[in-house]
Amino acid sequence: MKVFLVTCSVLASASAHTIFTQLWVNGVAQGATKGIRVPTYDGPITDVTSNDVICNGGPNPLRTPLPTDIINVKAGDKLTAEWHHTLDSTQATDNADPIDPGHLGPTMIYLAKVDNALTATVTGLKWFKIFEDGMDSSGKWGVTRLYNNKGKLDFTFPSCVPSGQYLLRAEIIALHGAANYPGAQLYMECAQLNVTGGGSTNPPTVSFPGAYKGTDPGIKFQLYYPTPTTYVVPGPTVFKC
Ligand SMILES: *[C@@H]1O[C@H](CO)[C@@H](O)[C@H](O)[C@H]1NC(C)=O
Ligand SMILES: [Cu+2]
Repeated sequence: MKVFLVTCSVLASASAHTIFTQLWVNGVAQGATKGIRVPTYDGPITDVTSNDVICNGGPNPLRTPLPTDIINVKAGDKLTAEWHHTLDSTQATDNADPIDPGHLGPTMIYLAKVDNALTATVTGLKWFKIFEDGMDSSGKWGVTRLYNNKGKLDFTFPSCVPSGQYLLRAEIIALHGAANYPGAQLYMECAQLNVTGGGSTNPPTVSFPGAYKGTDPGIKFQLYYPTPTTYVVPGPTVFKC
């Protein structure tokens, strides 16, 4: 029975992927795909050592030209990342929108300071994590909370980091195939931010690729049996001001 369920879930999910398509600032939608480097296909990245794990690309070519708009944010603003199954799906017509509910795993948000968010190349950036939601003590996942909230994830832009331009990397990891590496499905897109009103704290940073390894317990993970009781979200600890 277990084997059947697992197989079925994987088959049913084969193309039920997801894309971060819109950012909200203090409850105001910024426009679908505005300021977000979206891919043309909603598939996952599975090689955590590849440059495609930074801001997508590779098997999911980014839409070109890159967006020419930037999203204005004040440090301390409440932001909301919104995901959808594809660039134009809605929950009304697609029960795998924003994501197949069987794609269980964590949600995460990272930032990297850049000189110019419109033109920044993504290799060599220094990233810090500002949000994560893994598995809670009742066994419920970040993805389930995201699904129940219609693809929307709320978090706060840190008030103490410097003003200037940033790339914001929003990520979901689906663990249904993660028992072996490569298998975890990483979904990520980067938004272009212009931040004012910041402070002077420079958080510790990590690199992508590099922040994750195929052997990390949050990347190589058995989702189904035995039923997991804990989950360690991969990457650095969440930075707090
Ligand atoms: C970023 O915000 C500042 C302050 O509002 C503004 O002067 C500047 O033009 C903005 N930069 C871009 C690229 O929009
Ligand atoms: Cu998928």
